[in-house]
Amino acid sequence: PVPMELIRVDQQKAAAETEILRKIAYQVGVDAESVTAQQAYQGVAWTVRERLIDAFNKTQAYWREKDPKFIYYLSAEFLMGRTLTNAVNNLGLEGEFGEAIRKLGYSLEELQSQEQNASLGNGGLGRLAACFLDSIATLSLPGWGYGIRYRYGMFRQGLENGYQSESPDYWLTNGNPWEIPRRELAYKIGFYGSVQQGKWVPDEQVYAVAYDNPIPGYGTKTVGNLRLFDCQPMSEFKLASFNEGKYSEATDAKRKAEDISAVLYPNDATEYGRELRLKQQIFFVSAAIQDTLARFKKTHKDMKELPSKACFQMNDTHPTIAVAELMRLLIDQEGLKWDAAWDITTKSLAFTNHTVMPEALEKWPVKVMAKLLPRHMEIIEKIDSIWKDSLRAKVTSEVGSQPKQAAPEKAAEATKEAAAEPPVDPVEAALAKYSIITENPWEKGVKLVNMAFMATIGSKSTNGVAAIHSEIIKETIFKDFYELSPEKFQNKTNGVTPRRWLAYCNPGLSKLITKTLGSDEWISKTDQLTGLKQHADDKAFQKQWRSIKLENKQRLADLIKSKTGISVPTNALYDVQIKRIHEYKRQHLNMFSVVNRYLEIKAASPEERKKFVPRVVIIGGKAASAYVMAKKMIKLVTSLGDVINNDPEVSDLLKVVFIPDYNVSLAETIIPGAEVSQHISTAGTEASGTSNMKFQMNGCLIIGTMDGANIEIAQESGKENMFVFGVDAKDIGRLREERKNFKVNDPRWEKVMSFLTGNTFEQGLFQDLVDNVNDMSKANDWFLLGNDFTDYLRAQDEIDVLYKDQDAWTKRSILYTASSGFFSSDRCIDQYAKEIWDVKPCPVPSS
Ligand code: 26V
Repeated sequence: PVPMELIRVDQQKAAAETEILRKIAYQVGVDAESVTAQQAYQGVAWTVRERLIDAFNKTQAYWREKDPKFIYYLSAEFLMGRTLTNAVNNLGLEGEFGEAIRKLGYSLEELQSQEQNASLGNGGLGRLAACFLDSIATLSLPGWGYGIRYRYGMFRQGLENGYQSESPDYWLTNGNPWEIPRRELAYKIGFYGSVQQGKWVPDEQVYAVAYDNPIPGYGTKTVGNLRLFDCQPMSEFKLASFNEGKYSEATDAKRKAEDISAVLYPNDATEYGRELRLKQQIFFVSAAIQDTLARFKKTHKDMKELPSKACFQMNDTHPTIAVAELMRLLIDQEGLKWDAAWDITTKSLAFTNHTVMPEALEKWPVKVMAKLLPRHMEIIEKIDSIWKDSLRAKVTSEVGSQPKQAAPEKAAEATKEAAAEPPVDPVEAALAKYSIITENPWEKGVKLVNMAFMATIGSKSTNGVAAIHSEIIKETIFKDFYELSPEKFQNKTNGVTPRRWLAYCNPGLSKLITKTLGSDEWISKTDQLTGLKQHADDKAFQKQWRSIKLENKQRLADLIKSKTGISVPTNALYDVQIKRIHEYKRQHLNMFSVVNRYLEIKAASPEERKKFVPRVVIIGGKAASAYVMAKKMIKLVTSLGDVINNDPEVSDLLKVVFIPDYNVSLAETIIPGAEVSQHISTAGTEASGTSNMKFQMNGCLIIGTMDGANIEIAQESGKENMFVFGVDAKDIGRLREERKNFKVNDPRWEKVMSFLTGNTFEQGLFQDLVDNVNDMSKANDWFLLGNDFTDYLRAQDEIDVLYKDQDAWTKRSILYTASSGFFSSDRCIDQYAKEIWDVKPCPVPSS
C-alpha cells in the first residue's frame, strides 16, 4: 500500500495546481495553455497569497486571544525586495508548488524575476528593517512593522553618457498580491491650525488608510505583519467646482493628500519639500500610534498598562515625532495628566541611532514645526523646559564650581560683546547643551528642534548598531546624555536574515552546507555553521566549494552582460563594492586603486603582464539626487570602464563595471558571485554596514577598514583573514586637523591624480573630485583618502598574492561562512527582544 504521507503530498500538489489554474483563469483572466511569464507569476503569487493569509489570520487571532506584549517597529523605510521565493520557502511550499510551476513551463526563479522590487527604502537602514521583520516572525515574537506605502519607491537609476539618470519607480503597476487593503481602517491625521483651550484644531486633515503585508516566519506557523499607510483626502472630489468647469480645483484635495505618500524622501531643497517630509513623518507615526491605542483599548481600560503591552522602536530620527504624538494622544484624547503621560511615553519608546553623519541627524526648524504641528511644538517646548528644570540644580553647582572671572584679555572682549547683546545667564548657557531646542549654528536667531535629543530624552533606551558605533555615539553626539544616564545606552550589532541572504540567494552553497552539516537546521540556528570549520582544509570539500562559486560567478557574469553589455571572464577575481554612493564610503578610493592597477599593467612588458591576477571590479549603488560629488563618483567609474574595458593592451586583465539600478534582487545575484568585497569607509564613519555580513555569509573575503561591523567580523573570522588597512578611528580627529599640511608620500598617488586630470578625459571633468582630496587650499580631504591610499594598495596586493593560492583562498572563504553565525538578524532580534523590548515569543501551536 502507498503510505498516507505520499498520498497527502500528491493530493497537495494536485490541489496547488488546481488553485493556480483557477487563479490564472478567473483572476488573471487568461487561458492556461498560453500564459506569459508575468501571467503565470500572477497566478502563482495570488495562490501563495491565500496560504499566507490563512496563516496570517490564525496568527493574529491567536495573538488577540493571548494578548502578549507587542513590538512595533516604526520605520520610514522597509526595503523588502521581492516576496514570492521568500514566501514559498518560508511557508515550506516548494514541494507543493514547484511541480505545478514546472507544468506551466516555468521555474520558480523565472516567475520570481517577473516581480517588481518593493524598494521602499534607501539602503542599509531600510533593508535592516526588512531583515528584522523576517526574524521577528521567525522567532514568533508578537510584532508589527509600521511605515508608509510609497506609491513610488526609490527612483530607478539609469545611465546617460555615464552619468546617473533618475526615473520614477512604478512598482505597483501590475498590482500587488502581497498586500491586503484595509479600506475600512482609516485614521484622521491633522496638519496646521492652532491650539484652542489646550487642544489642537487642525485646519487640514487627511486619512491614513492601512494596507497589511503579511510576513511569514521561517520554520514556524507565525506570520507577522507590516502595516503600511496610504494617504487619502477626506473628500476626494468637489462636484461643485467640477460643474463650474474648475476641473483641476475639483481634484485638488486628492492630489495634495496623495503627495504625502507619493515618494520616499522628497527633495528637501525647497520649503515645500521640507514640510512634506515632516508631514510624512507625523502621518505614519500618528496613524501607527492611533492604531495600536485603538487595539489596546479594546481589552484594557488603564492606559498605565500600555508599557507592559507595547514597545515602539524608533528606527532612526524619522519616527521620533512619536515622543510628542504619544504625549498628545495620552493627554488630549485620553485625558491623562502630564506626569502620567510622560511616564507611559518614556517606558514605551526606544530609539536606534544609525549614523553620525551630521547632515542625516534631523533638526526641524521650530518655525516649520510650529506651523505644521502647533500642539506638538507646545508639547516639545514643555518637555524641554521640564527637562532643563530637572538639570538646573546640578548645572548650577557645576557652574558655581568653575572660575567666575574671565582672563583679563578676554574680559575686555566680553565687555564689548556684552554691550551689544543682553547678558547671558551662565547657568542657562550651560544648560543649552542638553536642550532639545537649539540655535542653528549657521543661521543666527533660527531655532531648531533636535530630534535625536528628543528621542533620547523621551525613551527608555538608545542604541547604536555596531560595537564601535555605540561607543562613538556615547563620546560624541550623546556625550552629555550618556553622562547623565549611562544605563540608557546600549549596543545592538546589526544582523541580516540567513534565509534571504544565504539559503535562498545561494541555493548551491546552501545545499552543500546542509549536506555537510547533516541537516538544514543552520538556517535558523546559524551558530551551527561553525561545523563547516572542520572541513576547511579538506581538498575535496574545497573543490566543491569552488565549483559552486564558479557557477555563481557565471550567473553574475550573465547579469553583467545583460545589464551593461560588457563580457567579463569567469577566471578573473570578482571584486565587488555595492552600496549607496557616498564620499565617506570612498568608492573613489577604490577607483584610485583601479587607476593604479591600470597604469601598472600598461607599464608592464608582455611577459610581466602574465603575473597579474585578472580582476573584474564591480560597482553598484545610487547617489542621492542632489549629491553632486556622489554623481561625479559614478561618472568616474563609468569613464574608467570606458577607457580600461576598451584598451586592447589590458585585455582581460582588468574590467570595470558599473551595474545600474542596484537593488535588493540584484544583490541576491551579485553577492553569491563575489570573491572579494570592499567595505572601505573612513574609520568612524560607517555605523555598521550590513552587506559586509551578507558577503561574509556567502564566503566572500573582505577588504576593509577597522570601521562599523567590520571590526566584529574580523573578530569572528580572524583579523589575519581579513584584508585590513587604514588609520584608526581614534586618530581621525587629529589627522583631519593635520591634513592641511600632509603630503601623500607615495609616487603612485601623484600618478593617479595626474592621470585623472590629464588628457585621457574631457578637460576638467574630474578636477573638482581630485581637488577635493588633493588640493589642500580648496578642501581638506575630509575622508582621508590620502592617508589611507598606500596602506590600501598594500592590502590590494595581498589579495592578489592569496588568490594565486586557490586552496588557501578557498579555505578562508569556508572559514568566513563558518564564522558568520553571529551576524544573523535572529541573534540581533533576540537581543532587542530581551534587552530592550521585553517581548516574548508567542508561537502559534501547530495543528
Ligand atoms: C537620513 C536622512 C536625513 C535626511 C535626508 C535623507 C536621509 C536619508 C537617510 C537617512 C538615514 C541615514 C542613516 C542610515 O541609513 N544609516 C545606515 O544604517 C545601517 C543600518 O543600521 C548601517 O548598517 C549603515 O552603516 C548606516 O549608514
